[in-house]
Amino acid sequence: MSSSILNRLEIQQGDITQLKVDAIVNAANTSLLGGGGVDGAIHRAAGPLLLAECRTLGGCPTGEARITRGYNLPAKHVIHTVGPVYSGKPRDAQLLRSCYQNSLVHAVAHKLRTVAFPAISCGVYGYPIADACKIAVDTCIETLKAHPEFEKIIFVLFSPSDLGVYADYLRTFNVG
Ligand code: AR6
Repeated sequence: MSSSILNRLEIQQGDITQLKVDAIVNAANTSLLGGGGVDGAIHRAAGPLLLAECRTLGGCPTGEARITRGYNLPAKHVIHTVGPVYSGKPRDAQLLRSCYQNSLVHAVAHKLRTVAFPAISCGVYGYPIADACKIAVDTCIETLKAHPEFEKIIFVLFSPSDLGVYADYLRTFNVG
């Protein structure tokens, strides 16, 4: 793996709503009308105009993504994607990969250069963090390779143990 790709991937522990990036990604549900977890935190921090814009979108199927403004957030945009509820079937991985791919399609289309992702589906939707981490990192590396204009993708993990999972996986790219 070329170091220039890995230099454009970052991991952080913390609250994604605090990040001043071109877009943060929301782990939403198909209604796009808010919920708990990171979705609730993003809507609280962005303010009611985010919900008003989401109401105009008519929902979002699992695996797809929609983009809105960021309103009171430091981030300029929110990319809302809907992860799969973990079932243990191969389709889960396909849908989770689609979430990352489709989120980044919006980022590229809007010429965004810095995007932050939470661990989509790894909260109430129950996706095992180590499996989800591989999908997230591998999919984002493909996009970074294909789009040199893309500056940075940041994975924002809420817990130290989730951060450790990402750190361990990224370390495997530096071996050999
Ligand atoms: N910043 C970064 N990560 C966070 C934050 C935050 N402020 N808050 C939570 N996380 P979840 P899901 C982490 O449950 O599993 C909502 O109700 C959290 O620790 O937010 O995709 C939606 O409306 C976990 O690792 O999303 C849907 O109904 C990760 O974000 C449903 O939850 C995702 O956890 C979506 O479930």
